[in-house]
This record gives sequence, C-alpha cells and structure tokens, in this order.
Amino acid sequence: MQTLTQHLTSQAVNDSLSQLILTLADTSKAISHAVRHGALAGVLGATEQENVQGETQKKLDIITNDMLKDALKADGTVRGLASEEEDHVVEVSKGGQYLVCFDPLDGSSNIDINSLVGTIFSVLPAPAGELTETSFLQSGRAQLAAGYVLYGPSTMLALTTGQGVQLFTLHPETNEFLLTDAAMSISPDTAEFAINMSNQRFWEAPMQTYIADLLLGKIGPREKSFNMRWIAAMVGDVHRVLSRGGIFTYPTDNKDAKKPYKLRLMYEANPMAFLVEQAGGKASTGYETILDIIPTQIHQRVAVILGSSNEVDACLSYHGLDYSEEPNLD
Ligand code: AFP
Repeated sequence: MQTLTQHLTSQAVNDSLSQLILTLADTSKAISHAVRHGALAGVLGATEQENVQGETQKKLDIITNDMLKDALKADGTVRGLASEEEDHVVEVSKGGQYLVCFDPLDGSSNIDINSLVGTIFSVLPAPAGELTETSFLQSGRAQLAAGYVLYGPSTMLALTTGQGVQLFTLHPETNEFLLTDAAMSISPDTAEFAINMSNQRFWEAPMQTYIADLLLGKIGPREKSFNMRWIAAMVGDVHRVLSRGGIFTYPTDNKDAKKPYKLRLMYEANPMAFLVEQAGGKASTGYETILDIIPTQIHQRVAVILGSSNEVDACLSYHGLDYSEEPNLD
C-alpha cells in the first residue's frame, strides 16, 4: 500500500504543497492521539471561553487549534491561516505561498459522548502583498487542496489536490497514512439522507416539502423508501456520503434570525464541496453552487446541500432550479 508521501510523489504534487499536506497529516496524527486519550488526559469538557461564533469552546477545540497553528508556523510554506477558533486571520510566514483555512475539531460537541469528530482543511494560494482578511476571500474554485481527517474507529484522511479523492488509513502500529481507496466516488443515486430533523418547523417551504416527500417513501412521489442518518459532525456525515452515497444538508432555517445558516463557508462548506465534486457529487446552497460563491468574510455561513448528484438535483428542483431538463450542450 502506498504511503501518503509516495502518493503525493506519484501525483506530481509540487514539493511545497506536498510538504504542507504532510505537515497537516502529521499534526492530525497528534490530534488523533490526544482525542484517543480523552478523559485520561483531562482534555474533555468545555472552557469558560467563547469563540467568534459565539460557541463555548471545548478544551480540545483550543488544544487542537494550537497544535495546528504551531505546526503551520513551523512549516515555512504558509503565508497565513484562518481558523474557526480564531477571531481574525493569523499571519504566519512572510515568504509562504499558501493560505490554510481549517476547523481544528469539527463536531466537537460529540467529544464528550465519545462520538465522531474530525479536522477539516482547505488550502488556497496566497496573493502577493500585505496579508489581510481580504487575501482569504477567494472562491472555492481557487482551492489547491482540501481534505479532512476523521477520528473514528480508524483515523482516516480524505484528500484532494484536484485529481480525484484519495482515502488514507492511519496504521495504528507504524503511524503511517496508507492509501486504502485510490478514487473515492459518490454514486449518483441514493436512498439515504442526513439532516437535523429537529429544525423541520424552521426550514423554508421547499426543504420542508422535499423532506416530507422522502418520508412518504413508496407511497409518495419518490416511490421508494429512504433511510436517515445524522452524526452531528459534518466530517462523519460527508465521509459516509463519499463512502456509500447519500445527501447531506444543513439548510437555511429561521430558528435564529441573526443566524440563518449553520455551516461555515471557508473551512467547512468549501473544502467538503471540493471533495464531493472531485468524487462526482454536487454541492449547492439550494440556490447557487457552493464553490462559485465569492466570500465576503472569513467566518461567513452558508446553507449546504451536498452528495449524490441526482439526489441533489432532485432537492434543487424543489427550490425552483430544474436540472431535469438540463440543456443538451453537445
Ligand atoms: P460543532 O463543531 O459545534 O459540534 O458543530 C458541528 C457542525 O458545525 C457540523 O459539523 C455538523 O454537521 C453540525 O454542526 C451539527 O449541527 P447540529 O448540532 O445543529 O445538528
């Protein structure tokens, strides 16, 4: 089995990007170690602090954020970073070529119940000149690499550099990431959806109708039964979609007028959308393709509908975007 290093060489990924990816992978090994120690290392539970999102920070949110910041500062290829746990962008190395956006521990509310959590990262080119928040405001199409590490029964790294999606599994003894799927691919159709149903009364009508039709099963307009999963950690739900198809959505809702969306564009939606499109799936807000969005601020949130292409199209048709009659461009 190819190691991550061998894979990066085989895909002719340039040396500095390979170095950055290996730094992120190595840091994720240390994060995996910390997560596994859990209560034994006194790293569970919450702090008294809130992040810019207004969320109480878990101890591991801060620990993992610091681990990634320290590693990226030492790497030398990084011009700046943006993190879910940092109010503002952080300048790193003047000569760095890359910007890194990350969620150090996605799904951290799962930590205290020993459920799935992960790290999500997105790599953008660093523009010349002074580093400001504006340097980061590039569409998802500009991403040079993206991936996540899922801390589950296995620790797995899903990675794209624009040449498909590869999956690596961390060998528990050698502590090497080994290639276990050379080309992850999302089936175009599915019978499995993922949504937090408790928000149903707050959704817009198109999503309420779409989900209601799924729940009608064989007697409804879809004429088939659907299964539901909800891990409450995007990394876990997206990994399932990449592994066996499905549709994952965190739609807009009117539960809190000040927060119509939940998921963050720069370090959740964009990297996951890059992975999903590279695996043959689709990722939309319900009204526009996620990777085409021009960001306006680093912590902005968006609605997310992603996964099996035909099922995303079906969902979008409820939102007035009818892809069934896609123009024949031949
Ligand atoms: P936390 O990192 O605060 O646990 O949030 C995780 C997340 O951003 C995303 O990973 C999940 O898909 C989503 O929130 C879960 O949201 P709900 O807790 O509202 O189901």
